[in-house]
Amino acid sequence: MDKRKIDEKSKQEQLDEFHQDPEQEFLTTNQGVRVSHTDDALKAGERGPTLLEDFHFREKLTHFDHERIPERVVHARGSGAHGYFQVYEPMTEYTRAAFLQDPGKKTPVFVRFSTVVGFRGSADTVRDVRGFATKFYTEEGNYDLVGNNMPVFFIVDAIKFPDLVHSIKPEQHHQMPQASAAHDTFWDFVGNLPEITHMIMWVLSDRALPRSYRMMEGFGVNTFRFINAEGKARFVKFHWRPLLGVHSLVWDETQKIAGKDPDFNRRDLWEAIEMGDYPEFEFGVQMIEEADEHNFDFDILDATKIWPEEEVPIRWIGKMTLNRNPDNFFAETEQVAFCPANVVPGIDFSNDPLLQGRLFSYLDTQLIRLGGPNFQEIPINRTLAPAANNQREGYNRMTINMGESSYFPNALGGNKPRPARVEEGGFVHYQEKIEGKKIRARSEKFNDHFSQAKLFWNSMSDAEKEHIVKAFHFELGKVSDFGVRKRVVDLMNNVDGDLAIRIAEGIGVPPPAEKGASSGTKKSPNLSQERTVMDTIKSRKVAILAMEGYNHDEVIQVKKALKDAGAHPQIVSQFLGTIKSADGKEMEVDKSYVTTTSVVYDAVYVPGGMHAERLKNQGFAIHFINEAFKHCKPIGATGEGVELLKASDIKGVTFADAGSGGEAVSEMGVVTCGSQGDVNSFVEQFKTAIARHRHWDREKKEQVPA
Ligand code: HDE
Repeated sequence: MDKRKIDEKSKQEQLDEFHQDPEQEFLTTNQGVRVSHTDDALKAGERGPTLLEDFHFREKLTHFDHERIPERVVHARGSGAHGYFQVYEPMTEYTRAAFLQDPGKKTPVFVRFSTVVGFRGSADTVRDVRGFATKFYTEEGNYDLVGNNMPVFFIVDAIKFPDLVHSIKPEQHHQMPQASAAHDTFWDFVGNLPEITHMIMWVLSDRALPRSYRMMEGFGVNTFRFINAEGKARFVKFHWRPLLGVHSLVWDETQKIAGKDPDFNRRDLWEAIEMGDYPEFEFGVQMIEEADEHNFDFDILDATKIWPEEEVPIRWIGKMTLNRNPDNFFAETEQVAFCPANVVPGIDFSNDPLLQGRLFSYLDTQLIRLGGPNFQEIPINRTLAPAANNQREGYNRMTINMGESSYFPNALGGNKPRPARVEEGGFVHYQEKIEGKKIRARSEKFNDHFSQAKLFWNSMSDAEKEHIVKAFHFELGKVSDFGVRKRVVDLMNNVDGDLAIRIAEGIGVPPPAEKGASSGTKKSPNLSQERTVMDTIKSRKVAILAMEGYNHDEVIQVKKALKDAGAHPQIVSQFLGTIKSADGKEMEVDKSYVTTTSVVYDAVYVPGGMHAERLKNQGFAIHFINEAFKHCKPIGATGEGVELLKASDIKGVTFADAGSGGEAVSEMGVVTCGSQGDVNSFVEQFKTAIARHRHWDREKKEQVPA
């Protein structure tokens, strides 16, 4: 079989062929002519008009004038990374896909994470679904798994997609608001579309505020098929699970980060890969036998429904590691073109009506976005499997096809390229038997819009429920039309009467006249983020607040322990440069007050030493602690550092005495230890508090104004 041997490096090697050497000495025109002067255009006299014959000037400006391509209609803002995928064991029983057979094989991948609604320059931390699109460069051609970080979607049929997107994008008369669903048109659409209810629960949950692209799940959402070599098919849903666990930001924090560092998630991904904290995701499949297609109380072709894990377990079959940043954002992350229709033998489609529309839409949009039908020749989109057919010409054709014939069958070219038989790797569409009338309709089971919304609600912890209610208060609080707000409350009354009452309370709408019938008590515990990985502090960012007079030994000990566990401590002080400890040692400052803020850290530590007296008088330090507390982040202090916490607005938490000995004290993620105390026990408890990520029990207090 004419297949290229592919390994982890294959895509990189292919891309390398297109690299331009930045070391090239001389500036030239695009025709390769060396340029002698690029600061002044050619003029008729020193103060005269510019001359048309200045080809260098014209070329430079013309190219610049054409530098923009249309941004994606949705998912415009994204960040990419290269890596590889490895299957754990041969999946031969279920699929003939070559990249899912050999655990020894590393298939190159390119992943693009994105927000959906905002324009290309919008902030990363907005409330939104996140895209999670993966291109596998397999030996049988490119396979694209174009997913999201939520397992369901807003609508069941692709024909409604333009309506959905028009409603959520900035309003057409004044083009506001940017990157936000919190406005009248979106909620107007929601209130009139019961099928959206389940997805609304996800979008208003903490899932819409990921701490990092490395800490969110991915889902294929649509139902696909696996086909094995015997032609047997099974329905499948695809999952990605981050090894670092699923973690989120706090709403107040996301809004502040959007101003302080709009590139927060992009920077996080880039820096993690640069530092060797390679994001890792396990790949999972849920499978349903064809014979069981109708044995569920939901329709398995309905993308507004999950397949609850309790009914269809997830099998974890492989792992993806992202280990290389792109070399050029535009060439790779912007020009990459994903399409759910890009499948390889062994993977096929279902009749999921959302998927069916997607199969058309991606290629269609790419024709305009990337300027014509040859975008698959752009390096990032090129397959590693040899591509050969009789397609020719079009804008920006790179390939120089040899020979005279460009049709099939042909005798002049020896009938090449010819179709491949199945045994030769030819793709054969699954032969599903179809019978039916042409009809604009959907099956009855699609119409249960509330059971799974309720399942999600039931599965949330109290803190997660509270976040959802508050999210409704914000989103609907921004809606000016009373009728729109009321319709949404009435809609949510179908999910849970108490939820509707709690929403109504915050948005000036009377509670529903009759409390809604509860649509079930079932739970699916893994839907809650409370169940995620909480035993590692790998790659977490910890601020160490320090000034002249800090306790050097404590800082060194705590810093080393955090680093050994994979976290990234940084010294934050008033100014950049070095600071002196009480015993005359020196330490380099990583960030100064004006260049950073608590919201970009996962935790904060205040060491002992006389510097605490000065910190107590600094608004920045007090605010840093208050904000970290409000955002439920782990806070640690040793020795005199405890005094800073006492001077802050933290209330109702027991601290160790600054001068005391013994074990560290830990309450609600605030870990303290006296100057005579056991720093080892402090470090252990502080690490445990960081691993938990957030300490939601603090929210009950609501007394921190930050
Ligand atoms: Fe997309 N979607 N989508 N979508 N989608 C696009 O394709 C579309 C849907 C997703 O990083 C567009 O090249 C329709 C579900 C991702 O480049 C466009 C429907 C899921 C990305 C398009 C959906 C997605 C896109 C815009 C309803 C999760 C970004 C630019 C049937 C499974 C990929 C482009 C990247 C992008 C159409 C629904 C994921 C317009 C018609 C469901 C991750 O073609």
